[in-house]
Amino acid sequence: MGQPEQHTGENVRNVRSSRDRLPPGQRLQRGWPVTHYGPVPRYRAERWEFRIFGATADGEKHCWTHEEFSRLPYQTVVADLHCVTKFSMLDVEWGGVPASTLLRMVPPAENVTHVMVWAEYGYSANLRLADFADEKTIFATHRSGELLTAEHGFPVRLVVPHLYAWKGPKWVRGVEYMTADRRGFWEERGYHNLGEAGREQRYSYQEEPGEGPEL
Ligand SMILES: Nc1nc2c(c(=O)[nH]1)N[C@H]1C(S)=C(S)[C@@H](COP(=O)(O)O)O[C@H]1N2
Ligand SMILES: [Mo]
Repeated sequence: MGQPEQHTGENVRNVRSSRDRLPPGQRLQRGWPVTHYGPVPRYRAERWEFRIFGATADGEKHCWTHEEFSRLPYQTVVADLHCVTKFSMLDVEWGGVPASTLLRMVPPAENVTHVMVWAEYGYSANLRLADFADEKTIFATHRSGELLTAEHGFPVRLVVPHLYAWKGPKWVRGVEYMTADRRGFWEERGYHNLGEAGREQRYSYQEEPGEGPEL
């Protein structure tokens, strides 16, 4: 006796503390919706490669096949996902290769300030090097220990937990090291150049001077 009530109280507290953790203007989402622009690309093993190019320290382009990429050191990160359309998921377990691991393997040239993360069909997202280098930024291949499904970005998607989720391309194919900022797909189309969820940086009209290249 008393047990069920205690559990109910516990759940109410959990929901409340989850709400308190949400960035401004966000609401909790149950389940895992699929959100993206355009069709789901078809994965073709023989054509797939992951490239790091642009201003690398050694001036070379670095490529991995899917098999090679799968053998890179695997780590997990528990993080939230915030869509700019206002839904959030909390405590998602992502598994894959942290961006910091790739930065160590392929150091950027000294004057690199930003990266462009490229996905299938030319989708792209620009990030400040510091956001990309954040310890929680991860190229995810798994969620909760299971391989990603095609619609959620198989074989690789980027997750940058503190930024709105459009900054995390699904179906990633490469990273371009850049010595100046340039807008990605949504950043050119009215979304904020930086996209920090905690600061509610949703739209480009909110940008302060210096927060993004001229539109
Ligand atoms: N390639 C690509 N990646 C993308 C998008 C997209 O349109 N194309 N949409 C982004 C947006 S707006 C969101 S909210 C998340 C959604 O991820 P999910 O479908 O796995 O929930 O993917 C992001 N990654
Ligand atoms: Mo989104």
